Amino acid sequence: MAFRFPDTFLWGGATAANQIEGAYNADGKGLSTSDIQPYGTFGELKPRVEGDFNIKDNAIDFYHRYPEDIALFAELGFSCFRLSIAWSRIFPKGDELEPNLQGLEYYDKIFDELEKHNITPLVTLSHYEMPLHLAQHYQGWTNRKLIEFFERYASTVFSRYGDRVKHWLTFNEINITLHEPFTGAGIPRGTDPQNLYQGIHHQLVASAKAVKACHQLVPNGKIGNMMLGAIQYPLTSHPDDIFEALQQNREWLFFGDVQSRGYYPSYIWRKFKQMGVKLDITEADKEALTETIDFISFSYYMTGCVSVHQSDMAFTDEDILKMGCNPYLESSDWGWQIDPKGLRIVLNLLYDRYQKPLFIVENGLGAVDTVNENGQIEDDYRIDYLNDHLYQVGEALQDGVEIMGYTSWAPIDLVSASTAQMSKRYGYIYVDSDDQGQGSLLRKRKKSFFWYQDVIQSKGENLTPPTK
Ligand code: BGP
Repeated sequence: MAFRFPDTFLWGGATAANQIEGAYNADGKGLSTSDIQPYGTFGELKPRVEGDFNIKDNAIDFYHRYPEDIALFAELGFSCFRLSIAWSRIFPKGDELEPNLQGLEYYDKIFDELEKHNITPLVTLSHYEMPLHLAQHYQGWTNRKLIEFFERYASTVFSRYGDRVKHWLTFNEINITLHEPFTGAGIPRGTDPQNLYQGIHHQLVASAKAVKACHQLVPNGKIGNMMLGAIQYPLTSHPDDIFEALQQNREWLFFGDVQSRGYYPSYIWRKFKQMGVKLDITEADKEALTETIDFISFSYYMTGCVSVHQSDMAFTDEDILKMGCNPYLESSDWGWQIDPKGLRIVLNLLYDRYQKPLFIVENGLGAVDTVNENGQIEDDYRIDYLNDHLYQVGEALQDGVEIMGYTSWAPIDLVSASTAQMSKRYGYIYVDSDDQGQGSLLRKRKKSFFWYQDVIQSKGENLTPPTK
């Protein structure tokens, strides 16, 4: 593309603690909500029984292999690496007054290693997990006490790592709680809208308090939110469908509206009334919410269609969100509708709406990779996917959208969040492990590794116009 991404643009990859680290009970770590989800975020919850298999117990053993992995990221040319801190390593039960020092020391080593390679960390405070104790004994985020626990955890890590970590995110895909409350908020599935939105309210207040603490404790720190940015298009030009799409997009934009503007948007009150939700929102909560994020971040994988005439529609059979099928789009092997242009649309929409810098913190293709007879992984499908999406990022930059960076999901194969599979691979780096956790865990560069290295080096100049 005859365009170079700005020199300040952060290039990298994104991960989450429970999908890479393993070492689920090492060095004083407590159990997290993820530790009882052996089948993935949408699978059955399973109390831990000694000897039962959970692929995340070892995952890809980043816990011990981080020096090698970070060296590979450096070789890729990363200027940024997104990772999350497992809250239950720092506060094993979540409600302690003092942190677990061994947990703190572990992330010291990670941030030192990143610093050694000049890689900027982008750290998520809570990525699809929280101490299990908080879910079991406090009913998760439905309980107001969690605000205080989270504030303590956030302040602890800001004070400890603020010298080395300047970029932070509060809750990963905060809107996931609407679709999977246990994963997002430790709230039992099937919870009524009253408890669900009360829990979400507590998370929003906690997020704003973390923003404040970050501003106080991290010199030159920047903190953003994180939304699952799956935009819905109207299936037809019927005004009813247009309005339906507007309403459905407000379901996720609601989170950004509160976190970016500092107050609840007007449209939500009618919805609350229709759902019978009476929010307990105090004056102190309202005051806390006014501390707003510095930037907007989001994940982008797919788009969907909506229509008020449901009989006109087919739905994708993917596992996270049931999206209406778009006749113009193809889907990944896992049923996620691939829509590079949609990324440009979302970037423009978010920038128009918030006028804050944006950060694309997840985007990528989950696919089955095979090692050929020469021992190579020729993942051209992944290169095409990423090329087409990054091309649209370049277009959005030229549209005038302020974009801080792009961290693809994921630079290295890891355990899938939704299905707990290893065979759903995203990486530039192959990891030898299967869905049963069998394999040497050896790392191997795929074809996409060298392609992404070139993209970063050429600052996007080698991206080619999308073929679709
Ligand atoms: C996002 C999550 C990630 C990640 C990604 C891919 O929703 O934030 O944790 O896993 O989706 O999803 P999956 O792993 O299910 O393919």
